[in-house]
Amino acid sequence: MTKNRDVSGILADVGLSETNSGSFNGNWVESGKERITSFSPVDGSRIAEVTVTERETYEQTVRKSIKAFEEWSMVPAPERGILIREIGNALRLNKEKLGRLVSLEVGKTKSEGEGEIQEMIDVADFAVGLSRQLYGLTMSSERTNHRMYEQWVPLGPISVISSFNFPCSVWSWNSFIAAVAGDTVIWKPSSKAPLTAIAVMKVVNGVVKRLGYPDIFSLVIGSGSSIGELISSDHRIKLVSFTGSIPSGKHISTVVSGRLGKTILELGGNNAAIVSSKSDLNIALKGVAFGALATAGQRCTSTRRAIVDSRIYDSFVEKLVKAYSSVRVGSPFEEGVLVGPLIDGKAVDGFLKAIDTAKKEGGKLLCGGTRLTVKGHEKGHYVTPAIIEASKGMTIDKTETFAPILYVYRYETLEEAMDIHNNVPQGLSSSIFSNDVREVEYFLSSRGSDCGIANVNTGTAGAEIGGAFGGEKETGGGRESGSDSWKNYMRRQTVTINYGKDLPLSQGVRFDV
Ligand code: UN1
Repeated sequence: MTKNRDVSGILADVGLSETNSGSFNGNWVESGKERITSFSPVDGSRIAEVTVTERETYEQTVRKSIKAFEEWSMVPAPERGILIREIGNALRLNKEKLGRLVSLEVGKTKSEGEGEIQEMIDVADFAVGLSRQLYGLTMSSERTNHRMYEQWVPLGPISVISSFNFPCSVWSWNSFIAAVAGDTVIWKPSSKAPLTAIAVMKVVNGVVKRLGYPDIFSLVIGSGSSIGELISSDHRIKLVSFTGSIPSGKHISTVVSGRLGKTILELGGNNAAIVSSKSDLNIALKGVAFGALATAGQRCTSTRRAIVDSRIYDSFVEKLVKAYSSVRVGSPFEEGVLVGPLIDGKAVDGFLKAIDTAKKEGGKLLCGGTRLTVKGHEKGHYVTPAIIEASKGMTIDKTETFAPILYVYRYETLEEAMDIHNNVPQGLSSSIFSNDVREVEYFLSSRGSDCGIANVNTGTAGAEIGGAFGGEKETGGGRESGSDSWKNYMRRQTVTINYGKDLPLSQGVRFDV
């Protein structure tokens, strides 16, 4: 499969074997008989098996997570940060090995596979600093000899349900921040990428054990309809952070809010780049190509639409089509490949179906749009990335197809571009390529982008961890990772202290007994 390493070598490097337990709650538990197989999208081969978490083990895991929380939440936050610092260092040492597993299990290129681990390291660094900055406000009390302030208190056990496309970094965005906030975390990774989760947990929990802290990170594996449902309906889990599809997110949101629990939802995107004639076209070209093609179009932040100024439309689109023809699609283990496989056969079918629908709706296929057989990897799930000229009244471009399909649109005025841009149900990421300050400021005004992320002269994909990550509308409204997202993982408590010798009441109310 790879030039220098076979599958068993990649597994052995990260401590995995043929069959692996998918349940960690202080120990690796052999939960039950049911197993899932992890297949590599690179060549369709079976990588290894994982035992699924049974209900009884789930129960034990939640109980242990509550116990760990009781201890962990009492550890001073800066000391909690020290554990995360050591975890970040362990990830640094294992970056290449874990990155290779990511490439094997979900098909990312070497650079993107390692980038996934780098994202974890970055958020670990961020969380360490944060552990000394969980600030609350103080306010002046209207009452004499009273002090008022707010403090942030750990929430409790929380759960992270992650998706295959960022099989471990999104977990760390949530978990490292939650850990310095004093929470414990139960992780349910995607059933399509369980091995990466297990390998990461081995590294992370090796550090937790070595430093003698309670087992704050646990793992359960199983389908959304079994384990996912148990998590969503479990009142002991204070927050469910979910990354995945809009329909699943709507369901989870309904179940969790039905018990008045909290959610962070990071659902579908349908991200667009506006390319103005006043932009640096080389930057725009690279930004759009990276956004549309990286991770084979399987990022929530992937560029799915390019809205191009009519003055440069023909030449820009022509250059883009040319760039697509030079991009190598194939095994992520091969040098020079920029686009790997889709995750599975179902994703390829979804891609082909969307292309078909787009054509039926009047879209003009400018390149790609077919299944691709890669020599030596005939059972892998490859496609040729597509560019489609959108037609008026099209509907397929309003939905997120998790594959490399880029719809292109022509605009005359920026107002028209903005209308096209915002006319989708999703609102995650957006970008404008322009050097005209008026255009840029319009894009950033309240009449402009309606997304959670708005970029200027850089594409829709590839956000840094330091900003709050998430989006509006059907993307779900959640924010994870940087900025003040940490507040999601704590509860705010308003404190009033009377240090006087009588009891004045607020609003001047009198109550003399
Ligand atoms: C996702 O696709 O769920 O901004 C996350 C990016 C990555 C994260 C994407 N840093 O493209």
